[in-house]
Amino acid sequence: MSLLIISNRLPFTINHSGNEITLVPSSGGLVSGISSYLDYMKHSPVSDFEYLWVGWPGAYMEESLQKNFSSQVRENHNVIPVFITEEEMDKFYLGFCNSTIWPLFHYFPTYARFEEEHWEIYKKVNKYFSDKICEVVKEGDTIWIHDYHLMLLPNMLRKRLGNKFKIGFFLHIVFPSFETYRIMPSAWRKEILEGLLGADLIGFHTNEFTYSFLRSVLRILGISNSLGKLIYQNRIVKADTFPMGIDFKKFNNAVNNKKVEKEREELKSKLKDRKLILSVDRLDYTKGVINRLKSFRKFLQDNPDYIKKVVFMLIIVPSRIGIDQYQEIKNNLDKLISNINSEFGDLDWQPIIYQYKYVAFENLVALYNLADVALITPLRDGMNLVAKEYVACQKYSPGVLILSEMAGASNEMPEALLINPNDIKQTADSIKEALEITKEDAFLRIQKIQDRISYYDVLEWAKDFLLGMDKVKNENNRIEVK
Ligand code: GDG
Repeated sequence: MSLLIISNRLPFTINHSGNEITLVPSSGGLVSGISSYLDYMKHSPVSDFEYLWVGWPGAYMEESLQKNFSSQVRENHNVIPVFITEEEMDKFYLGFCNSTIWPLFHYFPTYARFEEEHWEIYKKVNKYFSDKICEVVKEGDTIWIHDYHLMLLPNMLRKRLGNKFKIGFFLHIVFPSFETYRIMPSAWRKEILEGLLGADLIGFHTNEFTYSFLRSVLRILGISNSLGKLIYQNRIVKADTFPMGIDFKKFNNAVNNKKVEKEREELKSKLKDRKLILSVDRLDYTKGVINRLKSFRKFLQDNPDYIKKVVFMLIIVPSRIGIDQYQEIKNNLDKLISNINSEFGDLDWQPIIYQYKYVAFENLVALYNLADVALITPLRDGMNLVAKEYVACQKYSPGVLILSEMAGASNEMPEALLINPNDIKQTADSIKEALEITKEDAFLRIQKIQDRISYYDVLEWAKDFLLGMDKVKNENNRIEVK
């Protein structure tokens, strides 16, 4: 019996240079969370734990090379690559996934494009995944599908594999309200819901998302539920809430790692007693970076005493280059940062240090640990793992988390300074409040959040979800026996 993890991306990306192929680890919350769970299971006393990870390897490979590569990576890394051509990937990933679903689900309907051709490719790529899974799945395996790229897959598999298999689906992003979801063309919105209902268990980060999903199922498919359970095609299907956690111990322990300590001391001496405000995001219009910068500017305007006494370190990781809105946000960001730096800065002080690149894990932990304030202000976010990672790295002299109420994570963090990211003044005032909070207050706030997120970490999250799948399956078995 194996666990099959299915996600758009594999935990590594193929890198071709000349004739040589190397594998570069992929980044992001989903990959690091699932990898932590798999590492834990591999080293746990459950000695017969087996898994396979099915996903796109990040690049296309000539057909003649695919077979050999696939058997090598299956043998060495337990992964099964699904090859998708560049042209298909353009229409699937940049097209339907990130120019239709992503903006619509994050309440940017005006950014959403509804192209029939992209929808057709979305169906085609989901079918590629279903073909690949059917080739490798064995009786008794558990299939756990992840995220918005593969919402048709649960039902495709259910139709082909029948009711013997446990199928779970977890959505890592927001599920929007019915009024927003219904904006999508009628056939697509119906087919996506039916696609998801092929799973035994459908998981969301927050109760609001679970509720929104169930509401859309009722309004579009006419199926009602009782406490999240409903009957679809003679099976019980459950929708429930599983707020994803982080590998708390990994982050918390890393603070005392020698490399991290060295990095922190270097950073500290460069700061010259200035307070550090930090933010870390993928480049995305949903992350609210423009409003965040406007809030920082307002903070400096309202509090000139802080000039030269703070530094705002803004780390943006490049993402989804090739979509118009991402290029536009990058241009706007560059302009605004340079305006603020030239308005307030001088030869020996720049208020904003901007890094448009991926930062190594040790550097990230050093920054988290050192930052006096984390400023995390998405306009919408399914969860936001950065907020949890910052809290996990607070030791000895904790900092303060300013967090958007629009991030799923805010439900588990009422002790953070919660702000509405559209309220520039409130956010600016919160920066001042965070910088002036007493050490005792900061300590108590962080401690309460740490208690919560160290208990329900990514391992607990995965175990909870998998147990939830078992429960639904058992209920279905009882019905079949009757
Ligand atoms: C989606 C949902 C949901 C980022 N920059 C660097 C770096 N990262 C790592 C962080 C964190 C992950 O990437 C980002 O996760 P988030 O949750 O913040 O955001 P999304 O990428 O949008 O993820 C989100 C998540 O899925 C999980 O369900 O929370 O709502 O949108 O782990 O640490 N890591 C390193 N250097 C960087 O520069 N090492």
